[in-house]
Amino acid sequence: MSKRVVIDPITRIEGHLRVEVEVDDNNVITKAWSSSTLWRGIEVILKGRTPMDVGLIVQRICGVCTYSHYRCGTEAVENALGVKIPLNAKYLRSLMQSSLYMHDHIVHFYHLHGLDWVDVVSALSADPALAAKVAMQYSDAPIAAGEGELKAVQARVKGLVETGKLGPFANAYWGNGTYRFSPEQNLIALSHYLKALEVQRVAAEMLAIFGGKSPHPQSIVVGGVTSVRDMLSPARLQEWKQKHAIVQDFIERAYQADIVMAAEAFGTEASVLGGVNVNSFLCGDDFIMADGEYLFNQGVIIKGDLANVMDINPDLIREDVTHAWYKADGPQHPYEGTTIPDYTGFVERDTVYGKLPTLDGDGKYSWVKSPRYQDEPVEVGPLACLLVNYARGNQTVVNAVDGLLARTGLPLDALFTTLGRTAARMLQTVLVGQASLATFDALLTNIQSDESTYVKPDIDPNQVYEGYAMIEAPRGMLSHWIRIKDGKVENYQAVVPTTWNAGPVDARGKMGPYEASLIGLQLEDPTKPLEVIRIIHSFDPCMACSVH
Ligand code: NFC
Repeated sequence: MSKRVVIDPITRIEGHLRVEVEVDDNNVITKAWSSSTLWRGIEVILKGRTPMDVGLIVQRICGVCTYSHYRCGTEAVENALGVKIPLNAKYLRSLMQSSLYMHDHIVHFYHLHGLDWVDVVSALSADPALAAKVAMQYSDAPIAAGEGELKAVQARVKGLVETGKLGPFANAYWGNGTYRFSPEQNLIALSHYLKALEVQRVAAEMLAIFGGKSPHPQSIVVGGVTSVRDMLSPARLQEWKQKHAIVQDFIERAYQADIVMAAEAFGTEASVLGGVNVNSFLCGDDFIMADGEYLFNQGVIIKGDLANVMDINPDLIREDVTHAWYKADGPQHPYEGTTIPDYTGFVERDTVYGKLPTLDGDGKYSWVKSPRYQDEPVEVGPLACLLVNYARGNQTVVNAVDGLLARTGLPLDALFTTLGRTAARMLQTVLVGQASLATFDALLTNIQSDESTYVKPDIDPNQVYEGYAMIEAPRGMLSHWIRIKDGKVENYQAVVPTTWNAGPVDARGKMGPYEASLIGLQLEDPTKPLEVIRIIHSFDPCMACSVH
């Protein structure tokens, strides 16, 4: 007999995510529903406001990738008004974006996703001397993995356990049979978890140097940037570079090493990493390194056809709300998109935890809309970005992916798993960190002869403007769409990475990436569904973004 498993809330994410699955007698998932349970209506709040304030308002969509919305909203207005910003402004915006990535991806792997891979309780029985040797297998110069450091980490966490106050490590599924690290590997990763708490602060400071503060930076305006004094101050530039060195070092010597370790321990086991996915991928252009040259290029792969990467056609994007708590007559292009709430509630039924209100899979069941490209669900995020660029023959990406596959001995197919998604995020962080130095150098060269940072935008109140921006946010392709009339925002829609990934089934019955990736997965114990959480976390959910 089938059973319903409810996971709500899924923690170690941003926002409110509920996942329900139905398992058969062998605990294999046959149906899955993903839902976000909080809506705020920022697209509606924007109507009637001045376009000059859009960036500051839309960055309140999120508490994590605040800068992505700030920049994307501002660039949508610039696109609508035909404003071409100075090159220095492009470089500074790109440097802020790379700082955000370095921060975001480190926090995701260690503090949000890490404990799906690392069994903290097992780390307590590790031999620190042996662990120090093991760490040398994954990095020539390991960070926070000497015998003394590992002993200290173990003592610190043992102390927590003995007092019964597990703090951040409480209420997890320790001992679950799908953990694969040895006690020593668990101890190394646990040490990096604690070290990453310090390093992420340095990455946030990098963003604040050109952003004024972080989160919610303040230094972008329609027409350019305001961080002119930072850009022209040798001390501020040096500060950014020093912080960059600390963070990049951690990325290359700890984050990279831990993913190689995970690849070795977890391999391609379908029971741990499996599930199918939608097999279509989408990403935007991003990270300017020199004028006109991007680290990552935009593109779409439909149904796994890596031989035919297409350019994105913005006309082919729609949002469907058949199973989302909104009213609409059919799928809408974002320029015409509406956001009209239509909450229909939950349905009571039996679950593995007894009778509970559950999602109404036949009706509406989420505040997340279902974006589609040419009627297809697509996955966005670091994996999509690397696959599109790998298939396009972007040499930087090809070298990085081939290098990782050679080092781990994994086949290319391994990329289409939870491990692949997690490894792609690490590779993307390495590449973004390296490329940001090229951007930094390009800025230094350019300011020798050009100090401009701003061009004044004009709005004709008698004209109607339409514009959009597409960027690659840490969780994937983000687009903002605006129509301006009478000098005010007439309509606004944000089509967000987590919306692409977490959206419910569409009118044709096609599942989005979260739901599709869970089908066929076998759970060891449906009351402790670590496998579901591991797969969902690999997308790095941000529900605040997805619903907005
Ligand atoms: Ni929030 Fe996001 C917005 C999402 O674009 N999804 O990566 C970015 O949040 O983190």
